[in-house]
Amino acid sequence: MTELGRLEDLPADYVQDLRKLNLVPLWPSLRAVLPPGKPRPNTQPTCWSYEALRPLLMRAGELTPMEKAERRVLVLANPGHGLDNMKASAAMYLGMQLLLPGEWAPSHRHTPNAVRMIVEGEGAYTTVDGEKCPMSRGDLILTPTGLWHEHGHDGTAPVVWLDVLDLPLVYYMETSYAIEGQRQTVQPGRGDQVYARGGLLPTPVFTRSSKAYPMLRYPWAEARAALQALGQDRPDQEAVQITYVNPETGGDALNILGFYALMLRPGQTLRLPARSPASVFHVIEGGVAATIESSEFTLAEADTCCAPGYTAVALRNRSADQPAFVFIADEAPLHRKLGVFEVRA
Ligand code: GTQ
Repeated sequence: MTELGRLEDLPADYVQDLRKLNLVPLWPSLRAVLPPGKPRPNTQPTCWSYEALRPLLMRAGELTPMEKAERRVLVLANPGHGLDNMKASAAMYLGMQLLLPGEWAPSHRHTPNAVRMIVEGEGAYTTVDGEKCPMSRGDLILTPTGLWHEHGHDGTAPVVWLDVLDLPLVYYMETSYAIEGQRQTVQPGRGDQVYARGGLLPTPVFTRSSKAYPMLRYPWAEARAALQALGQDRPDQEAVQITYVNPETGGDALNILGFYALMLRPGQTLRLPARSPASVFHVIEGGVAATIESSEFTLAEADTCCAPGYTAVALRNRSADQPAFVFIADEAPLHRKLGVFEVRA
């Protein structure tokens, strides 16, 4: 690969003349924007311990009342992107949100898509597009782009969930904004009830739902049972994994980020090939060792880590007699739609 001319090789007055006309030479930056062979991600393998962050989140509950926070969230920021940029990866934002008993996070809607993975506590709920979705540990709740959502809590102990948003991408596109709204009226209709059985779709008056997002809550009890059934049905199969999909179309649950649940058999090590999208791994149950490039993370329940794209990842169940369950978020739907998705063998 030939060395290209540097900016310093050019006469300073020439560079100044260019800049006055809003012009820049490409060749000094060409190798940076088109690196040879593979991208140079800013995303660093990073791990966030729930045990370490939990007291700080609870402290936020004492320091900042809901009225002053609107959403009481500690952002899981990747140092490779600069902490203040609030990115886990190029397209993914992660946050741990705390709602205390009796609190209310008011209704709003925004262009970024969000999901919540419930980490701790009972009695909270989020109302999305008029559907009241109860929150229990391991449940996945969607708040797709443009849909009203608000969070409430009728229980007696703190509730914490992991927010995953495509905010960095939507912000980068200069399309990120929110609108504040009124408290929603809960409407009849529960997607988690009527789509609870695979292969069977509700068909009122001979037509199927035309809602873009017919299912908003994916209960953990169902996802866990599906993983156990899959593991038992196919003992020969290495990866026991399910994808959260739109039950009407079979496509990804949301347009930009993908969501999956994985069961690691007792003692299993699963090697995931290097793929273009960055990934996030969050332990729902059990203990996992994650090897990402030269980083080795020991993850306990509720811990979260992220891996850059173009990187092989190995996940090992640290228990010899219990399965481990991992929630995964990635940028695969985005990469597929843009035609940049790759798997490197
Ligand atoms: O719960 O609506 O972590 O609007 C960031 C932005 C959560 C939310 C976040 C949000 C929310």
